[in-house]
Amino acid sequence: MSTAAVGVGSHHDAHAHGGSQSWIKRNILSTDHKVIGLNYMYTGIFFFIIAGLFAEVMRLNLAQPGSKVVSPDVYNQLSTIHGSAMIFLFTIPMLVGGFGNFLMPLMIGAGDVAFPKLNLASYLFFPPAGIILFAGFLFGGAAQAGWTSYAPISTQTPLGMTHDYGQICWLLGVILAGVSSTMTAINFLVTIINMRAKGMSFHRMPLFIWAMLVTVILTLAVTPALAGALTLQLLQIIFGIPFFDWRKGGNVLLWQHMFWFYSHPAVYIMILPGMGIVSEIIPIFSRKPIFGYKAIAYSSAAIGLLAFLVWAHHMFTSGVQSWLEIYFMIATMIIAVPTGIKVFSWVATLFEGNVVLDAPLLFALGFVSTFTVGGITGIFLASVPVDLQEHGSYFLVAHLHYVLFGGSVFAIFAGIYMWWPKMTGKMLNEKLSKLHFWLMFISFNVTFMPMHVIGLLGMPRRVADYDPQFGSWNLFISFAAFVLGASFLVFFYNAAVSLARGQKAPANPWGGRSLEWTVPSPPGHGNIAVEPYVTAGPYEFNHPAAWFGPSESKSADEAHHA
Ligand code: HEM
Ligand SMILES: [Cu+2]
Repeated sequence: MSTAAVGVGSHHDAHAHGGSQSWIKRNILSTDHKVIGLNYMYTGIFFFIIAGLFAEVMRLNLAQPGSKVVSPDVYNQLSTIHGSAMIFLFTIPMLVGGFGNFLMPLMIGAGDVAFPKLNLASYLFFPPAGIILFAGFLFGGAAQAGWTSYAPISTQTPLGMTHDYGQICWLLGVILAGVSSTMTAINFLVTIINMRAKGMSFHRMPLFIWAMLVTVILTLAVTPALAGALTLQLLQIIFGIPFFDWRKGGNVLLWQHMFWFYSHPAVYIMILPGMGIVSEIIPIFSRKPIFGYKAIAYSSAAIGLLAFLVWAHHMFTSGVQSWLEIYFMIATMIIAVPTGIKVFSWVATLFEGNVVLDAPLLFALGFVSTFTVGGITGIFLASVPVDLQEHGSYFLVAHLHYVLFGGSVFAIFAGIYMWWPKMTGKMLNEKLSKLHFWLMFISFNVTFMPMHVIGLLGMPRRVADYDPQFGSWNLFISFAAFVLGASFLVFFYNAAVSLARGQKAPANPWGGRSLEWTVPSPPGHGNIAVEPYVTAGPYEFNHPAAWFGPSESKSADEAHHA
């Protein structure tokens, strides 16, 4: 695949060749993977802010028993849209559409993705998906059935209405988000398989690329199940076809099976790219080759395979046959093995390394520690008797935020701090970055750790009001949640100052070894001046000699591998 060999100017020089193009053409309708990646990020962070504000309103309502900041109906709408937006409009598009788009072609030494126009189309589906999901608030109230949208709650019509328009908006929004991520997945799969630089065998791919490869295969395999489920529910709500109505011969559990056949793998769609980000950061900031490259790469593949086989662990309380429960319980516990292999490899990489505690590593360590807590409570919940007891309690809210926030969101910010210089050409203020980390890390744990306790004490999840005995716990949690929300202000301030008058970023501020660090910050249009030729793996710090370069300089090392 030929890579466009345009000069390595800055982002703005790059657009000089299209100087006559309008602002919209350059910044919104561009087919450059870097512009598209950044647009995914801006859009994702916009939805993150709204969904985060919804969470703060919920916490305000929960601060005291009996408070009426919002009605129970509105509480349900806020929590449904908070969860759905965090998953479908922030975490997945941010990691795959955002980081995947910006980094993947650069890391494999390609000029762009395989199908740049398809890539733009994928992005253009994303903002409307979000707008439609939120539009429910304008049509008599947004969806209220939780982000899992279980029938029969989701298929009921609110009193006095012909249809549940909020639920219809939810379904249409999620369908559009699914179309968008399916197109991206096809594009990335072709790009990773066909467009890697010469010499970059599978075993020389950066671990982020391995993670992305497994992620897009998962996406392609399971999103059709979700699309099917969503379409059936839409047909039931609009035309009354009783797919999930047991009174008319439907099957109410069918929704749960189809939904979780997608949504359990989606948990890995949200965590594998994060693990990839962390696998890039830890060796660079330990000044050591990664420990267990193949172990990490293959454990991503193992997680990808096992992810298909455990979905009904979400349905223990719904009445699954007991012999199936035993199977799903054991299979779920087995997934902890490849995950543990990764955690072990990261810790072994840090061990006796020259550890530099800059912001990217801090956030990566935040990821490893909090994700491990979430993983451990996940093993508790995999056990059928424990799940029967805790599934409906705040213990589950604690678990899922440790995985999704402590896991994915910490990894997203690790990635932002790591590649901000590459993406913007500017450095961030390191002191403010560290301040953001400590504020976020401490207030995250203070917010969500006590939720384990109130869950075990019996506070149910998905409630707008609760027994007064939990009052002081909830006041404490709400207070911490406001600090957590405020911690992001430090980031936005830091980002604004950096963009306005930040120090100029060099091509390789951290001493990275993968190909994106060989091009200027930000990279020019077409990415690379010379087609790279890869002669070693990406983490070989023992080989200080450059392992990439013009394709003529095929090294002796490469002759052996070829
Ligand atoms: C400031 C940060 C956050 C706070 C204070 C917060 C708070 C909450 C609250 C109060 C609920 C409702 C719990 C209930 O009524 O049972 C909730 C639900 C949920 N949150 Fe968050 N959240 C935050 C960030 C996140 C993030 C970053 C994600 C994902 C990336 C996320 C995903 C979810 C999901 C999926 C649910 C639905 C849980 C269910 O199925 O019952 N949240 N959150
Ligand atoms: Cu699951």
